[in-house]
Amino acid sequence: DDGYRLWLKYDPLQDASKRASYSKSINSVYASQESSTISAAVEELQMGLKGLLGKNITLVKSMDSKRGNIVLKIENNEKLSEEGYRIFSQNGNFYISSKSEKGLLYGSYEFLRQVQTLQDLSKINIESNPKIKLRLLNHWDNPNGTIERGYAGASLWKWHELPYVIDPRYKDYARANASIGINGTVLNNVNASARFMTAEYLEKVEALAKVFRPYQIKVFLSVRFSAPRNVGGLPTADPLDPQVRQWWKDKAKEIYSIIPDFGGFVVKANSEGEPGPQDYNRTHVDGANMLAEALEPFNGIVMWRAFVYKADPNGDRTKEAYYEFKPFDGQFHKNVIVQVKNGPLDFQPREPFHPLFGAMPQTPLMMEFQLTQEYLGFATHLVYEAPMFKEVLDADTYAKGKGSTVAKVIDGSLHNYRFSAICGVANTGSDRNWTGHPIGQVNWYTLGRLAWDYSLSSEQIAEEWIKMTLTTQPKAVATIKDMMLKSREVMVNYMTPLGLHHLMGEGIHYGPQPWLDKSGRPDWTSTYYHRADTIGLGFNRSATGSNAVGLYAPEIQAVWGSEENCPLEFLLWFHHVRWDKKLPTGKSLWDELCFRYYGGAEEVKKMQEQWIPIKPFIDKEIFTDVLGRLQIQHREAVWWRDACVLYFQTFSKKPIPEPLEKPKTTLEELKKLVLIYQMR
Ligand code: BDP
Repeated sequence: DDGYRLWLKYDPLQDASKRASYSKSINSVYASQESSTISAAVEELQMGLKGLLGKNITLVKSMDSKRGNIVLKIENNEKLSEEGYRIFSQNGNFYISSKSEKGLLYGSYEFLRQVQTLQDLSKINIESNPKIKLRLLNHWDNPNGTIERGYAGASLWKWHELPYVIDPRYKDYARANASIGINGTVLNNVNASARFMTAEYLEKVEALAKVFRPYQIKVFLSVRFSAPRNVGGLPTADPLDPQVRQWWKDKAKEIYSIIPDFGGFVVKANSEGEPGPQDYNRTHVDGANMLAEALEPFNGIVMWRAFVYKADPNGDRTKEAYYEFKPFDGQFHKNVIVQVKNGPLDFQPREPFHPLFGAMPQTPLMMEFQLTQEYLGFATHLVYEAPMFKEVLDADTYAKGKGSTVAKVIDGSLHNYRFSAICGVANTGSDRNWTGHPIGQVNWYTLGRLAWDYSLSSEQIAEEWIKMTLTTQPKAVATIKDMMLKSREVMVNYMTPLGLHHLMGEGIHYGPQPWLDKSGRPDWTSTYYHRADTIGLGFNRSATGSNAVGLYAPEIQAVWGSEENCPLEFLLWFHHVRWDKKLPTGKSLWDELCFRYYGGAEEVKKMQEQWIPIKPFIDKEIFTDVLGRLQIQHREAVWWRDACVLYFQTFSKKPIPEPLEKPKTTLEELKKLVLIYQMR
């Protein structure tokens, strides 16, 4: 198994009695209406059930009197939203019903999931509505086929072949997304090339849109704010310049004439050197609203990113987006959503939730997660991201009192937003198995499942995915699930325990470089963040320090803002703590730090040991691949551990506590190693 089929594997069910009982109760599929989306749903049901049950499921023109029909039916149901569905059984038939073809598509995939995960269909009765309206992947793909922070090969989009050659993979991509409810895709990098605004590229984009359309996936583009200059020939991109405004209006019209259901724009402006309205002394509002007005006649939207940080050597990078955006609350045009990363820094293994969540009641905010493992060991480390995403979604902002979770901010319910949206920076690429690490697939799967229903538990999502993708053998399922569920915490422990952050190799963002003290900007170094000195470790963001904690609700300040009350996972994020400070675990900070680093690395070794007995129950190729990656991960967990412990020891001046074994290498050797990784 090369992993290409993802979770839509459709191999014959191993459980013979289940297979027989499903086979007996399913004979045919009947659709009360026709459309390209309904055809896609029918095709999937036929293909899936044929594989799973080994039986041809015929498409019938009227309901088969022999029963065993799967009936796809559009009907009114007040409890369902437009994309929602109901699945139930009645008189020996299965019904998938929805107000629209969209719900029929999603319901069909749910039906297949029920079979793939061996659920009892006899009394099936599911009613499901997506909690978030726009559920998107963001691809950081470039026109030349490379992917920014991509670790699974080249771009899926073969721009040089499009629109003439349509890789069959595009359809499989759409199927995978539809199966988890993803309904939009941003095709190109946020560090956007203006080429995407040319007629030549728009035609290519339409070719993809055409493949995705039956699967209800809209295309979006990242735009380069200076496009009117770059490809429009104008002398300026000033958002208040009438010619510039007209250029974008004409461009929007052109786009929609080619792609009538185009979704809209994503914009990274005045961030990390990208052009933006501030280049002309204008504001984020000026820039976003100009684009929003251009898209408005066509129902397009603007997702304006809040990932901004001005270079301010005396400040605190984690506060800057808040200061740049909060004052604009209520001023954005009605089809603008502000896209906010989960945390205030940048996709670290652990961050507190971004303080903008809950702070902009009059501006729809959307969530940006990163699926690709830029700071999580690329595609060689096993990390299941659901617990990390859920930690943020479940976090309480207290914006309107207790229970004002981040999830309720972004699903629009807390502040009655006009829109709700969530996106994940994709981890896909041209590798045969799509994500490099075979278990990386689950992070893509997770984004879709949580976007649809963030109340699903990490356990449930893991279990579904394992059964659909790897094995249904109960012991194997339990072991793999255990490995996955702890993997994120294990990684935090060997990379950045106790609230540490941004210790990774410069530029490449791989491997440890906690000693990095010079870079293009102070807030690109590691020392800016960990602030190790002879007294202690950590960034004082409490009221006596940068007071970043002051951006959160008073209820949160009372906890995170106090060194005594702060949970250990955020301790060094918010406090500079003495090396000998006794923590609630009974250990000093220094000892606790060492035990966490060693414990993390040790756990990876255990994960290897857990993986080995799985062998008889899963595909050989996948087994071997994961085993190899676990070996790399262990080596690198030790690398992280040794680098961080030896480096911080130069400040703490304390011995590595017994019974932990001293590193076999020296700090000097480790300093050289990361430089080798960074060589071109
Ligand atoms: C950072 C990445 C950089 C992205 C940036 C962003 O290192 O490549 O362009 O995020 O989100 O984490 O814009």
